[in-house]
Amino acid sequence: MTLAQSILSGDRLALTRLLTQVENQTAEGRAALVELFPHTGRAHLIGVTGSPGTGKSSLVNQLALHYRKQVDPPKRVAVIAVDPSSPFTGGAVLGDRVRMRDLAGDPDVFIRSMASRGSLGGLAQTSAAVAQVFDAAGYDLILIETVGAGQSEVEIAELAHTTLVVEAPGLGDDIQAIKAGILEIADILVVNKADRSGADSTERALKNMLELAHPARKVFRHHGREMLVEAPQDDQPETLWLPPIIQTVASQGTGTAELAEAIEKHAAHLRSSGDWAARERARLEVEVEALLQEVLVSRFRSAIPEKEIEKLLSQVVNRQLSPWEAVDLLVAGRAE
Ligand SMILES: Nc1nc2c(ncn2[C@@H]2O[C@H](COP(=O)(O)OP(=O)(O)OP(=O)(O)O)[C@@H](O)[C@H]2O)c(=O)[nH]1
Ligand SMILES: [Mg+2]
Repeated sequence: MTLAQSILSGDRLALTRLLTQVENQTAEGRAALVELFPHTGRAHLIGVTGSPGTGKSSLVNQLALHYRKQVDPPKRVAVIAVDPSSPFTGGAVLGDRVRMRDLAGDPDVFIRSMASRGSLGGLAQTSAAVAQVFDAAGYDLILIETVGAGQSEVEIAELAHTTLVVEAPGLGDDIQAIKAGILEIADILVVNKADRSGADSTERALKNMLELAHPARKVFRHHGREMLVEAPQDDQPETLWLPPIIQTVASQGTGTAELAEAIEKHAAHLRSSGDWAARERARLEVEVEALLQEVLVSRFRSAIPEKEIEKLLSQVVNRQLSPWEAVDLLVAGRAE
């Protein structure tokens, strides 16, 4: 039996092994990914992002519990914790311990922490591959936790069908804490730590920002390109999704059911509006483009002696050539 076949038959050890192969980008991992790909496309990918320490791991933990214990039939849940090395709480290490206690021994929950190494782009690519493995292995929901702010969230959000942006009261005070780009990728806004004072004013601030954002069009972003989709008129309001704001107390589980309901509604909205297919397409397009670049660059570079590149580079450093001229020479194959 191949590794991929073992995974399709539900072998958990094989799954663990393949995840390592995929993270290390081995040939065996790649072959298995190819074999598994036709079995993907069923899972609901949910990105969970937000500032450090807002309670993302706790929330993911509560959602996993909800899908295991409160839903009939229970759903199979995979968690990918990307860049768990948050300086704030020690990140997913702590979260993992919490999760392990609550979900220990449940074979239908799989938690994978991914070390952050290599470029952010590489991380997004590896996360995509890991998500594909879980998808093929039959996990219904794949929760992807990312920490930090900026490009990495956007890239991971491009992976997800539904993106949750988690805020907490009192972190850098409301509006400042919410980067415009982050708000743009949110399908659902979560105000966690609602047991603390200031949750209502955080919610109000978010609401104001959402209303300021022009509701007359939707923006699909990927790889820096923006595709504007004209907003529907009033006769078809179901095609426009306005991100709901949900208050939660992840340390106690309060609000988890409401959050799960919002996630469900978003999935239904994506399917009825055609956005599900559009996101799938955009996601796979990004993946194909990234692979194409990777393959072309590495093929190109392997055909040029290292010495030649070194020489050009020193000329650039000495300001004899501009980076553009150096690249032109390399591409023309006339570097001397
Ligand atoms: N009071 C309160 N504390 C919470 C709540 N949710 C999480 N916490 C606490 O906040 C701290 C951070 O929680 P995590 O779930 O690790 O947060 P995180 O966003 O995953 O953190 P990083 O991954 O480090 O960015 C922990 O001490 C949690 O116990 C909440 O709803 N209320
Ligand atoms: Mg965390």
